[in-house]
Amino acid sequence: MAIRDIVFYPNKILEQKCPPVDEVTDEVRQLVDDMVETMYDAPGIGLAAPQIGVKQRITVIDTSAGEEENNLHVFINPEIVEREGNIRWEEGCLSIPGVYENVDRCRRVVVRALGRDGEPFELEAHDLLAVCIQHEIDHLDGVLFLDHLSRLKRKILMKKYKKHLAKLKREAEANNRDAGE
Ligand code: GNR
Ligand code: NI
Repeated sequence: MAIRDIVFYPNKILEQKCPPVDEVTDEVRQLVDDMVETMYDAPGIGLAAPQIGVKQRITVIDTSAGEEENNLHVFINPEIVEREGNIRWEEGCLSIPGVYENVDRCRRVVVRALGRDGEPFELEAHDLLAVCIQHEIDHLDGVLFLDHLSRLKRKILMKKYKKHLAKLKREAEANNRDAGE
């Protein structure tokens, strides 16, 4: 297992549609395990393969992250087969650090996917888990939560994001200096 680097906006891979996984091989399982480790390390409650630079329809989710209870879900080639209701949730994204905004989604979804074992399953999800599933499947289609906002909101958030990135860069440089590089 390995922690992989997370790809940041505006990397092109985050705008591309990922093709489905042909077969759940040992290689795919290894990738899944790296994604799980990377998600917990970040920490995040979800991670999609393109966020570590891999163009495949794979996502992992654990909305209990931080709490005792482990509730890990692995979705390979996920598809939403039912959606119902509305919910507004403040979303963030590991690929757009420092940016948070309310997004309107469906409150309840039923998702069909293959598990880590390659077996198909269906899962009914509500509230945060449903929100996260929609956020992650968006990633597999090259869509970011910013794409659900008005142009004005997006513009304001982009300004904030640029400042946040510049700050992260300054901090990284200061750390490198302290490390004697
Ligand atoms: O860690 C994450 N938190 C989050 C909060 C609200 C709605 C969606 C998310 S997903 C995000 C991790 C991430 O960027 N996944 O793609
Ligand atoms: Ni995200």
